[in-house]
Amino acid sequence: MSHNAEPRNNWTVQEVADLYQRPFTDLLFDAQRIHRENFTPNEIQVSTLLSIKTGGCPEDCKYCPQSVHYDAGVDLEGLVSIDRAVEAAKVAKAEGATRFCMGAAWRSPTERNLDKVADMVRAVAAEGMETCVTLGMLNAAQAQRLKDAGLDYYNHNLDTSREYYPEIITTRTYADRLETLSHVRHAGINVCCGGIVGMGESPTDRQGMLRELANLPRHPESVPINMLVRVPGTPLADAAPLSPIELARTIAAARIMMPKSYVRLSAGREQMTDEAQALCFMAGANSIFLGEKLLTTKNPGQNKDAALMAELGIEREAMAQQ
Ligand code: SAM
Ligand code: DTB
Ligand code: SF4
Repeated sequence: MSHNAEPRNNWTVQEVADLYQRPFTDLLFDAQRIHRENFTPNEIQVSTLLSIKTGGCPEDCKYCPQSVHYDAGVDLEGLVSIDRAVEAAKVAKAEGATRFCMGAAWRSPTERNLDKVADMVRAVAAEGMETCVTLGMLNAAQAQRLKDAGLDYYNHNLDTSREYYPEIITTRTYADRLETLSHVRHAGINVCCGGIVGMGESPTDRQGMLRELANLPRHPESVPINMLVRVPGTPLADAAPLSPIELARTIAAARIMMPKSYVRLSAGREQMTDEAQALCFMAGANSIFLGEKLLTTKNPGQNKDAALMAELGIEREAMAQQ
């Protein structure tokens, strides 16, 4: 099987299954080769997250501590001030992040809140950071307003396969997700879109998710692969842990199927060993979240990550190749 061609968006179910099921070292070897053809090896993109509106979300995503449907003990917080976002962006920049990602626990933003977020995006961009927001569903006009504010990336995940999705979320559909992604794409904003593994899905579901991502009209520029953070109080609190080998397979297949996209080893690093993370970098992951916190859960933090990066000889990318 040759994977040298230009990015494709016509992956068949069988092709993805064949790829995903290859002997592990063959899969990783090819992923690493393709990674080196498209990126500088041993360099990762670094983003930092800030929760700009926390908890109280009307959606019922079974993995999420911020849903009103479950009690995960998250402290509710309204939309943060622009000053607070700018302060956090300054800290992130000083720690070596190049992108500042702001997440809100909304089903979709109201017009008033969207205006406030647009101002926040302008203020963070003025600090010399790339900007990303994730606010739930958007219509075409809202996507355009964010573009006009100078937004660089919009994060909106497909989360899992089309088939498994209704087991995880019932308050919105896969089609809703795809529609927002299309609005973001058409507004000319870079797309950040990935999913979560370790939610009790089958390998076929992980393959299906990768196929949906790779068969979008254009590959997302950024593909976050989150390992489920099992938060007590959520329905997935006791999900069976996924083997890091399966996570590495998912990342390697993402790298091969979307050769020019940044693949982010996203949530779940705090619960992973250094070896598991190293395997994921070997598989082609080239982006992480840096900082003590993701949105509501813990992340390794600057010191731990600096030590791991030094041990692995991985450097931070100065500013993403556009
Ligand atoms: N409310 C918006 C939405 O869902 O689009 C934006 C914020 S939401 C928290 C962003 C993403 O975080 C989700 O799509 C999901 O992929 C990820 N996420 C949430 N809880 C998680 C968990 N416990 N473990 C791993 N990823 C999680
Ligand atoms: C993404 O794919 N992962 C980030 C970001 N996009 C917004 C969020 C991870 C959240 C993990 C659970 C929490 O900290 O609340
Ligand atoms: Fe709300 Fe997003 Fe959490 Fe779903 S993932 S409950 S939409 S904050």
